Amino acid sequence: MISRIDLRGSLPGDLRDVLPRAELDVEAALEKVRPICEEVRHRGAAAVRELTARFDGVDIESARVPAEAITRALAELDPAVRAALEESIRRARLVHRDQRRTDTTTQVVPGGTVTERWVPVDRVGLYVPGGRAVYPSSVVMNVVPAQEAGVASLAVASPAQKEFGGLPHPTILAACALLGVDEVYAVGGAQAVAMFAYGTEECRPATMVTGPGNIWVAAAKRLLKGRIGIDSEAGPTEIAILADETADPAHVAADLISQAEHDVIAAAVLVTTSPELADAVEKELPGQVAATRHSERITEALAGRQSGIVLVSDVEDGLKVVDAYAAEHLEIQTADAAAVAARVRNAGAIFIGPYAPVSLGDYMAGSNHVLPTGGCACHSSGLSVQTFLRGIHVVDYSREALAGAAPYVCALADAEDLPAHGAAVRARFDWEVPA
Ligand code: HSO
Ligand code: ZN
Repeated sequence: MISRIDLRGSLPGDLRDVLPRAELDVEAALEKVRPICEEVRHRGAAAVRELTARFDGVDIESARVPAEAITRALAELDPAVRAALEESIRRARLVHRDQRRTDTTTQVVPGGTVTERWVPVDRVGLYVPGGRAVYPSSVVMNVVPAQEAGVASLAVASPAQKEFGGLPHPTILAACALLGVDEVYAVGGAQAVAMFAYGTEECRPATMVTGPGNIWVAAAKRLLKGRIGIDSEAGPTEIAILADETADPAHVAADLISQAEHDVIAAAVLVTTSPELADAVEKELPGQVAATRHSERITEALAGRQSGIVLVSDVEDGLKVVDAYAAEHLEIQTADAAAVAARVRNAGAIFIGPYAPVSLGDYMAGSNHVLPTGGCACHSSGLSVQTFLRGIHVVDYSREALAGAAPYVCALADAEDLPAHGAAVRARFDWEVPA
């Protein structure tokens, strides 16, 4: 059901290829997506309507979801789901509010300061998938950091659903209502990203587009990046668990299964010092998988080459393996888990000990669940307030402070053969400015 890799004894020199990732060819999708984006760019709302008819099989009069539909979705939302979403929002706000940045001013020399001023982007377009995966929790995870960053204008796009009369999924609309987002569009795929990037008669252009999506959405984001800011491209979900003999095999198995549930190409990896734990988890898996609703999908994910159980000699080697893998989610289920976790360098999010399963982080920990996948955790972070901020350097120098810097500016300008740079400084002091 799940492969086993034995790295006891010695670790291979290059650990990155021990566990390969599933292939996702976004490049190949770029050429298909380009004409779609061009159509939206040149023909605006009419193109969006036509593309929605073509790809989603729904005729929409207008892409904008009427306010009554959003209000109705909230009124009809299951009260238990509403309470859970409200609590999720409350916890996420607590964490993300604390991520807000204060401006810093550094006095470089007397009379010369540099301030880093944090300014939110003006307008964010958030894409919310609407196919098999309908995740109101992801609406929370994208909207809360943007709002806490102070983004003034926020719009959501999610595919028009035939079975809901051409509107996005009602739970998505209800989540928008709870978050105070009233600008929602029934548009999906690459055309939604293009609508946000170029703007249409119905939708003002956005400065940034975030949110997960299928390969077409990822390709459109890659294509339009630069014109718009984007978050990192979301790949299939991953869980890695670093565990020793103190871990409970039933919990380890349940956690691996929980993320394998997302996708047939989701990755579930156990790195352990204990062959007994490896055996016990392997024994646990079939029963737990058989008992759960999406057992087919999970079976395929666990059997995939992107999943596996890795045996290591000690926690030291285990840390090397998980650092090389740089998982989206990393659970530490060892003795002294907090101390081991403190030594991890590469992970999107770390979950410490027996009572912090990844599903807690998916919905209710307060942390963000939009995290770097595919090994990107070695250079990128998950979604946060910082994603939606720009730090502007504000330079304020007096005449005396500039005079003190002038000889140095001139020396470096000459060294770079850019004499006009030096001249711009000298011009302020009636020094000779070369022609
Ligand atoms: N584990 C997913 C997020 C999610 N889980 C949404 C449930 N709903 C990617 O981090
Ligand atoms: Zn999940």
